[in-house]
Amino acid sequence: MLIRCLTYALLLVRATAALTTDKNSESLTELENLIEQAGSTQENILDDRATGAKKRGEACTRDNLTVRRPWGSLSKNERKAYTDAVLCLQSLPAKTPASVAPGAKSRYDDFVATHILQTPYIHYTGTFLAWHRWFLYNYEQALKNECGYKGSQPYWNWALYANNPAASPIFDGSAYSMSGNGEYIAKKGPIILTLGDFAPVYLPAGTGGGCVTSGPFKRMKVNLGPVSLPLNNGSVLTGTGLEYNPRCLTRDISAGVNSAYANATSVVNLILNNKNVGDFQMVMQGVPGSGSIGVHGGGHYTIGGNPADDVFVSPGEPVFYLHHGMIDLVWWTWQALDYKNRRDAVSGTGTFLNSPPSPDTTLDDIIDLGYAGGGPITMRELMSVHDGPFCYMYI
Ligand SMILES: *[C@@H]1O[C@H](CO)[C@@H](O)[C@H](O)[C@H]1NC(C)=O
Ligand SMILES: *[C@@H]1O[C@H](CO)[C@@H](O)[C@H](O)[C@H]1NC(C)=O
Ligand SMILES: [Cu+2]
Repeated sequence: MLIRCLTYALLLVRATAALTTDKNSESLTELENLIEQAGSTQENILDDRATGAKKRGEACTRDNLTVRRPWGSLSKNERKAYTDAVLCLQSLPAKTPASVAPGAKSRYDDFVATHILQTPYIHYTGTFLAWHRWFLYNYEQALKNECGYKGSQPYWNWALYANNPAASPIFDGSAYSMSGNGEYIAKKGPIILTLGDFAPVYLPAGTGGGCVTSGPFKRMKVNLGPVSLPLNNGSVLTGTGLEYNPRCLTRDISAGVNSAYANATSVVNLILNNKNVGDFQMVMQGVPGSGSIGVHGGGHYTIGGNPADDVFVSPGEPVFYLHHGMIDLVWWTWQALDYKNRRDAVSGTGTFLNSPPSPDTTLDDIIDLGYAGGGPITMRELMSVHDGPFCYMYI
């Protein structure tokens, strides 16, 4: 019943959004249908196993799934409760010892430091999807258990605002947003992404570039980074990322990037046109040399700025977690289309584009988020969002 009401409320939100994104609206409807279908698939699976499940000690049932929702469908109070919890995490002391990351000052930084340290082993690898699922879940748990957050992790459906993300409820700068754009800096060049010998990708600059000055995170300090931050003059700012380097959060929100790489059609095509997980996760992250950065890069570089543009330090940007909610939703949706065969599908190795060469990722591989928390866990336990430690769905 609760889910029905939420779904209804969501349909209203979706209907409004569809009116404002005419060109995209057909694909948007298709995407929304796919999400709904994935939810039904999941509920049916849980219904089917309900009787036997209790005997086997599986606690997740249809009635106690946590429902993750898009930011725009949260009430003002719910949005405020979420950003308050994030600010709380930023005020709690770090668990990471100074000998590991001297710049990690808060519980929030524990997550950033873990991502910095593991970046070469969790992107363009066989662990990419599962690692980020576990990372996001433990962030959500920290918000709940350490900061009293009662809600669930919201997500950012990029397709809803592809033509004007800065005006979206996520970025509109109000007290109920995730803070607004950075201060406008004129005459910026594009961001130029290079990857080995592949042709560079040019990303149009956004309409900000400076410090964020509005909303809940206007006083936030980004403590860690940079490691590898591309600038609008073609150069790259580098560092270990682990030193204490407090500075403002900057953003450079780019409708050009959002509409080119993370529109409704790109999401639907990603889900429908890639039958094996290797292709699916590769297209999602951008096939090197193809000129595309995929929806994953699309979301990160739509936010832009420091640290969103820095692959290593990107969790230092609070919207990272809404973005990866959508990444996880897309995987969940893709899995539901052929759940039996896709649930445990893994492809890739343990190193970034298999460089240096490393063994194939398997379901027995261990994911360990270090001081962020959660403890070591096998890939196998991370493949389904209603098994292992998980019990959630998306609407
Ligand atoms: C879900 O509900 C069952 C009872 O129906 C309960 O035993 C179990 O602990 C609950 N699980 C969670 C994750 O809340
Ligand atoms: C939508 O994204 C795809 C790539 O994912 C791109 O080819 C297409 O041009 C984009 N559509 C618009 C209207 O920009
Ligand atoms: Cu990542």
